Amino acid sequence: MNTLNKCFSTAAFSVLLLGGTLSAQEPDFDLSAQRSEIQTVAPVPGCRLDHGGIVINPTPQQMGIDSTQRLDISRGLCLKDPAGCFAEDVDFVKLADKGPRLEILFGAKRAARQGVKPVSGAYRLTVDARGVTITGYDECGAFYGLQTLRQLIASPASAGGRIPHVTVNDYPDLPSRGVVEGFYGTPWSHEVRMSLINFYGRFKLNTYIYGPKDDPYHSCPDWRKPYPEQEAMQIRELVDACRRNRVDFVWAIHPGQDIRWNEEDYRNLVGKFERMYELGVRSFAIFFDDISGEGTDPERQVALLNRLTEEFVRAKGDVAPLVVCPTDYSRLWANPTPQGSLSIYGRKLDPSVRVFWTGDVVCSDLTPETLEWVDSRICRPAYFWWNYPVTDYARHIMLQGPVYGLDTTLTAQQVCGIASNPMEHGEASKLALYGVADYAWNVEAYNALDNWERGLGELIPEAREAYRTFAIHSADTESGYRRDESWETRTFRLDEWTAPAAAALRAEFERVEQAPAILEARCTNRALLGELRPWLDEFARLGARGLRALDLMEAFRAGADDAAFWPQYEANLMSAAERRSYEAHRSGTMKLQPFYQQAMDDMGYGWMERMLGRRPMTLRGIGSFASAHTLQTRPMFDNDSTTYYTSGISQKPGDWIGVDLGGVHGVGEVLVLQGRNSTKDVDYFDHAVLEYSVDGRQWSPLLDELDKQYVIRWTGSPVEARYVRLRGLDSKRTNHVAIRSFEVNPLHADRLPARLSGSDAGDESRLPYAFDERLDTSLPLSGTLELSVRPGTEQYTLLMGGLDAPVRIEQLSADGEVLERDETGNSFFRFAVAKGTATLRVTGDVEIFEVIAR
Ligand code: 14T
Repeated sequence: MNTLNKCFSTAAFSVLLLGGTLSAQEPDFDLSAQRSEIQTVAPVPGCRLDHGGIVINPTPQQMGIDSTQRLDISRGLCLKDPAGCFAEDVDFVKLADKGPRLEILFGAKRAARQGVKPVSGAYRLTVDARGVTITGYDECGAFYGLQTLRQLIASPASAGGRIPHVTVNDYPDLPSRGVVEGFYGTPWSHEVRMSLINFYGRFKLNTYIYGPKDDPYHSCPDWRKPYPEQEAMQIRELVDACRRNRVDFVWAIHPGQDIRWNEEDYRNLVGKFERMYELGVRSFAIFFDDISGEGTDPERQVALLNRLTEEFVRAKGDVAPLVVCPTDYSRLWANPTPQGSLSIYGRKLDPSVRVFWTGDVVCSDLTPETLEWVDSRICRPAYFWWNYPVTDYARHIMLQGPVYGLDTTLTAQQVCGIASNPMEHGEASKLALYGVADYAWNVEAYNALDNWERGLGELIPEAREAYRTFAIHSADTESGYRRDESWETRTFRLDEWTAPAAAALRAEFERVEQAPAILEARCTNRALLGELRPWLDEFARLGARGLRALDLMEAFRAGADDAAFWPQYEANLMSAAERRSYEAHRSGTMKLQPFYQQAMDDMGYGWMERMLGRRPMTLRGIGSFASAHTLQTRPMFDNDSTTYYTSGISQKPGDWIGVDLGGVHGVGEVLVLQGRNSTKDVDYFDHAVLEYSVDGRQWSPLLDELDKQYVIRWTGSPVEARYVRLRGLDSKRTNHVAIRSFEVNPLHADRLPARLSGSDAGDESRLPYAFDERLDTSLPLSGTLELSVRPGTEQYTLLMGGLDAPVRIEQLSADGEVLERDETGNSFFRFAVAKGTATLRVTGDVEIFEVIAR
C-alpha cells in the first residue's frame, strides 16, 4: 500500500534538474523541461602507456629524450633570468651560483631563432651538458617551460637529481584552456580557489572564469552592487594568484534575469566592471544563460556587448576582449534560423567577442559536428563550455572517471578554447581538470585512459591504487551525461555464478571495502579527502554488502538451511536509512550496487518461492526507455511516493513504462502515480492508456484515453496478466517521464485479517508489508500483531529482524484461551499451528518482514 498523501505540492517555479535542485535565481520557467541528455554510454578511449619514467602533463608536442646522458642538478642550478620575471617560479630547484645554468629567456625574435611556434605559451626547453635553457615565445611560454622542467625533475627517471638530456619544443593547440566556476550550489571556498589556481599554473591552464551561480554579486539580485570589503579583498587575492600562475582571471556577470535595457542599467554594469577593474580584473564575461524574459533579447545583448567593447574594453586599453554565454548555449533549444540569436551574433557581434557553446545538449561531447553547427552561425570559432565534471544536476554523485568525449581532430580554427565547468567539490575536480589541461594543450595526442591513470598518481601518489579503486567505480551519472564506469569489473546474476567469476568479484569488493581506510590513513591532501569522505564512507559499506552478497550467493546455491540463511540475508538488506544515506552519496551505480541489488532480489524471490511452494509475484521494470530495464526503476516499487523512476530522456508518442510480474497472475488492481514530485509536474504522459498483456506482445486496455491524469487507479474483476504498462498516446509533450509508484494488486491494510494493538504498536498502514510476499518490505512492530488463522493452516514461518529482546508468540482459540505460548530470540521462527487455533498473537519490538502461512 502506498501513502499517496505526500508531496503533492509543487515547486513549479524553481529550476529542478534530474534530482538536483538549483537555487541561484528562480526563473519563472522550468528549464529541466527541456533538458535532455544522450543516454548511450561510450567506452573510454585510449590505453595506458609506458612513459619510461617521465611523466609530463599536458603531453608535450615534441619531446626528444636521451637517457644515456644526464645533467646532475643535485648541487643546484645557477639561475640566469635576465628579465627578472621568474624568481618566484623556481622554488622547485636548489639555486647555486656555481651549478650548471638555468637560463630563462623569452621574446618573439629569440623564440623564432629556436624554432618556437609564435603562439602565447609556446616554449623550448633543453637539458644538456651545459645546463637547462628555456626559451619562451612570451613570458607565459617561459613559465610553461619551467612547469615542464618541474615535472621532469619530479619524474622517476630523474631520481637522485640526475635528469636525462631532453629537447622539448612545445606549444598549446587551443588558445584558451581552463575552468569556468559556473555551477549552481555552494561556490568554492577561497582556499580551494587558491589551491586550484596553482593547479592551473602547474598544468598550463591559462583561464579561470569566475561565475558561480550562487554568488549574489555575480548574478541576481546583487550584480549591480559592489562586493563587500572582505569579498573584494579575496577577489584581489585571486587576481594576484592568477597573475603569479599566468592565468587570466575572467570575472563574469550574470545580469540577464532582471536587467533592463536602459541607460541606468548600462551604467550599473559599467560601474560594476569599474569596481572589478579596481580590484585588478582585466578580463570580463557576460553570461545570459538560464534566464527568461526581456534579458534574452539577442539584439539588446549584442548592442550591450558592442558598446562595452568600444567604451570599456578599448577605452581602457589593457582589458581583454569580452566573452559571452548566449541564452541559446546549446543546440537543444537554440533557434537555428537566420532570425535566431546565434545568427544575429554572427552578423552583428563585434568579432573580438568570444561566444560560449555547450554542444548539442547541456552536458555533451565536443564534436566537429556541433562546432560546425554553431560556428557557421556565430561566424567565429566557438568557446566550448564543457559541462563536465559539474554535478549540480545530480548532487549525490562524485565524478572521478576519465575525461573523454572530446574530439581529438579539432583545431583552433573550429574551437578557440575549452572551459570546464567543475563540481562544487573543487579539490575533487582536479582529476578531471588534469585531463582537460592535457586535451586542450595537445588535442591530437590526447589519450583519455592514459591521462586518467597518470592523474590518479599525480593527485594521491601516497595511495594511488586505493584512489583508483574509488575512482573507477565513481564515474557515471546514471541519468545525466553518461560516463563509463567499472569497466574492469564483471558482475553476474545468481544463475550465472561460477567460482572464478565470484573470486574475481570478491577480490574487487575487498578492494572497495578497504580503499576508504587506506585513503583516510595515507592521503596527505586532507582537503581532497574531506570532499571525498561522505562518498568514501558509503563506498566502504558498498564493499561490505557486496562481499556479504557473494557469501550469501554461495550459501544459497549450496542449499543453505532456511533458518541459517534468513538472518544473514536479513542482515544484508539495506534499511530505509541505509538506502537514504547511500542515495545521498552514490558510487558504483553502474555495476556494483546493481550487482548487490540484483543478487539480493534473485535470492529473495528464489527463497520466497521455496518457502511458499509457489513463485511469488515479482516486480521488474520494463519500458521503451533503455533505463527502464535497469534497477533505476526500483523506486516505482518501493512503496515510497517521494522517490521516482525517470526516463532521463524525452518522451515521444508510443513510449511506455510498466512492470513484468515474472509470471501470469490475476490482476485486479493497478495504481500508478506519475510525475517526479507533484501532480503539477511536467514529466508525465499527459495522454495515455493503461494496458495489460500475457505475452508482452498483445496488449489490452484497462483504462483508455487518460487525459492529464497523474493518479491512475484501476480496479475490476481480475484479468490474467504478466505485464502491465502505461503507454503514452498522441501528445506534443517532449518532457521526460517520471513515475513514483507502479503498484499491482496492492494489499489494503483494512482488508487484511490482521491488526495492531497496544499503544503505538506501529503504523497500521504498513501492515501489508508483513503479508506482501516481499522480503524487501517490513512492518515495524512495537506491541502486538494479531491475525486470524485461516482454517487448514498447518504451519507459520515468521521472518523477522532487529530483535533486541525475545518475541512472544501465542496461539489462541476462538474464545480467547491461550493454547500455545512460545518465545523466540531468533529472527527465523517456524512453528506448527495447534489444533483449534483461531488467532495468532505476536508481541515484541521487532521488524516483521513476512508472515508465511502454509
Ligand atoms: F551557461 C551555460 F553554458 C550553462 O551550462 N549554464 C548552466 C550551468 O550553470 C550549470 O552548471 C550547467 C549544468 O547543470 O547547466 C546550465 O544550467 C542548466 C541547464 C539546464 F538544462 C540549468 C537547468 C537546466 F535545465
